[in-house]
Amino acid sequence: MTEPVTLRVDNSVAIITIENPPVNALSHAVRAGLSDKIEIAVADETAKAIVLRAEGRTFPAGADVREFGRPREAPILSDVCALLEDCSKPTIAAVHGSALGGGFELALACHYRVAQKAARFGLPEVKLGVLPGGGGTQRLPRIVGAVVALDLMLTGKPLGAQTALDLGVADLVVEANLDTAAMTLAGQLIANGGATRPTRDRSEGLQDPGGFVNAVAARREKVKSDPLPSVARIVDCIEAAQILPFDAGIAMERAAFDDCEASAEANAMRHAFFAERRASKIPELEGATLRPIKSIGVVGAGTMGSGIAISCLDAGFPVVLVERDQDALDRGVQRIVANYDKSVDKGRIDTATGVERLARLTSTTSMHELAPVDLIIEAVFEDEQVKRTVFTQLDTVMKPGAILATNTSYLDIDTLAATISRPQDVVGYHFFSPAHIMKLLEVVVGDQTDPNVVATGFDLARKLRKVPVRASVADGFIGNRVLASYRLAADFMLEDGASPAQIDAAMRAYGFPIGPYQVLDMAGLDISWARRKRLAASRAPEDRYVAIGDKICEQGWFGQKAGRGYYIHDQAGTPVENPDVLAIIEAERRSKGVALRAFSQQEIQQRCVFAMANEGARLVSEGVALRPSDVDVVLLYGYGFPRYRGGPMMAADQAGLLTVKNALINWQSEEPRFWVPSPLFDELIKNGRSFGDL
Ligand code: 3H9
Repeated sequence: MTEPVTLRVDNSVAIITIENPPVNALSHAVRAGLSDKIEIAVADETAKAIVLRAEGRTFPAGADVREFGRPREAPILSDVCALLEDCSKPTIAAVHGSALGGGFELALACHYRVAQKAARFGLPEVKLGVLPGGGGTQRLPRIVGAVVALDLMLTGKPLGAQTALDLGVADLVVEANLDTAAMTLAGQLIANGGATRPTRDRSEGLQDPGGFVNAVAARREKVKSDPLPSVARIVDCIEAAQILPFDAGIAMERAAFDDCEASAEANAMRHAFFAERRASKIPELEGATLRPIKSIGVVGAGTMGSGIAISCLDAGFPVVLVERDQDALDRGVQRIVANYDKSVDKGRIDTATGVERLARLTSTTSMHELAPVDLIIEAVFEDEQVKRTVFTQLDTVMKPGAILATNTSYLDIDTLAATISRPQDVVGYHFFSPAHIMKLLEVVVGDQTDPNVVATGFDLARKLRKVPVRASVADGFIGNRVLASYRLAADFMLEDGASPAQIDAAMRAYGFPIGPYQVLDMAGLDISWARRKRLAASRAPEDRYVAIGDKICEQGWFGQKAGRGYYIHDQAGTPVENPDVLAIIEAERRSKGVALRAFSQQEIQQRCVFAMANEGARLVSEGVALRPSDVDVVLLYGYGFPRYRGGPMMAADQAGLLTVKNALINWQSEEPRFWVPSPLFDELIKNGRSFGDL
């Protein structure tokens, strides 16, 4: 095996190179290698300065997250950073790619930093439920002050090289020839006497004691109810950087890191990190021949179609947008133009970029203009008959080998594909609204979909900067099936004694941005009503049916857009409970002779989350989802499931599968079919395994 860290001396400069693909993560082998090579370089009298650089696509992108949750082997990152900082010769980090987390901390421990123009510096640890643990909380504020340091560590957002230069984080930024620039700087430092500049001794950032007190106080107030333990600990550590001696601050950071790393929240967030990446590994990608996609057609210029077109334009594709009539087409184009105007106004893109993206858009009412495109995304109204008509039209204009991706949230793509002469070219693309913002994309594989079409669909999804998850055909695929179970569990409680506001509050307390009835009001109650009507025929007579939602819809109270739903939505002010809905609920309870009971917040949360996990397990058993972690990714990216809980399958793992199964069995006496545990529970429990092992 090649060594992950190597050393050579050139022109009196010791060059230490890290090579640990794919992202040069600071695993134990890398830390040990660094420690060794730094000591050798320090002892080597021919070396008067040290350059630290990395091979491959990036400077280290952080600690090796796979080692988290296990006892850390020495040397730990802080020790390596201390070696670099205490070095008697000037140390220079040559940074390209993404210097993130521990990688950025390593660079901060060097005396100087040279960066390539496209490089980024960031401390994204908070997104993994931890905080910088390699001295970052103590070194960064000494250069940039508390306000910037808090911002970087609490948002996890990276800095570009130019901003890093402006803030004094980078000392030099170069367009190209990074190694030469680092060597030149090393030569200059040697020529000037080889002075070192330990970051621990810098104090530019500590010059405004009043400012930092205010910044820390303001942040502490803001984060006091944050459920992530690392957030408050970051504020504490930044405060320590300002008021404690350096070594005491480092000790405080270490203790905070260890506590946070061991927390359930950090465990769940690590799971989310790896689950997202795992979702991209699908069987169809192995040995696939990707079909070249150079241009995209979008059929339907409604809210969804326009959002999809924006996604494709943002990713650099030429787009042909088709609508039936000119007015609808104009409205769609206007939506796209307005989106770019807003992005320019907000400074997200410059005017030239907006103009360039719009220039790649062709809008037309003629399907024939789709003849040359490589992939068409059909985003017309969610109605089987309407979609069939569009499919038939497309079949006559699409070139051979072009892919037809249908944007649907419920419809059976096998039935749709069967209506045309090329079912093998059809794949489902379930976008989430707003399509240019939401990251989740369910890629639905039909019985006849060619594996190369699936692989191409996945590859394109990544190019559109989406998080794709593979699903097989099933009503509602992964996300909406799980959502339906969540809502049913909530509806049963509604009928048995809880109120919409109580259930919503419990799920917000669990970490969802809004509760299930607030979501229904926002999305429009007519949508789920239509689904219930569609599924009415397939409902078993013995299944408990809660008709409260139907009764509300019968009044025309379709939620926010109608001013009334589960809540009353006045023009101004926050929605308030709708007393007429409470009366409907009361009437339903009376007519069914329900024995009312109270639900605690914890029970509401458990019933909802365990119902989701059970449905997720069924989806895995049925082969609709490839693995439990894919269900988590769908819920995290499309349905507001709190990331620090990791998704319903992770939540079930954390609760213990036996505990979850017993709870399901306990509730089975109330609704025998709904709560029946998926057989996957027993399979895993008897083998001492969890969803995370699949
Ligand atoms: C930290 O540093 C703590 C310290 O303060 C203190 C310690 C004491 N570890 O994302 P990609 C894998 S916390 C292990 O698809 P991209 C990833 O799983 C860390 N593995 O590529 C994938 O593997 P596979 C702070 C990692 O080009 C492969 O690399 N740092 C790590 O789209 C490619 O990844 C972060 O949070 C890691 N740290 O994006 C940065 N990172 O091929 C996390 C990646 O088997 N990483 N892998 O599926 C990223 O943000 C992105 O990976 C990056 C590249 C932007 C670098």
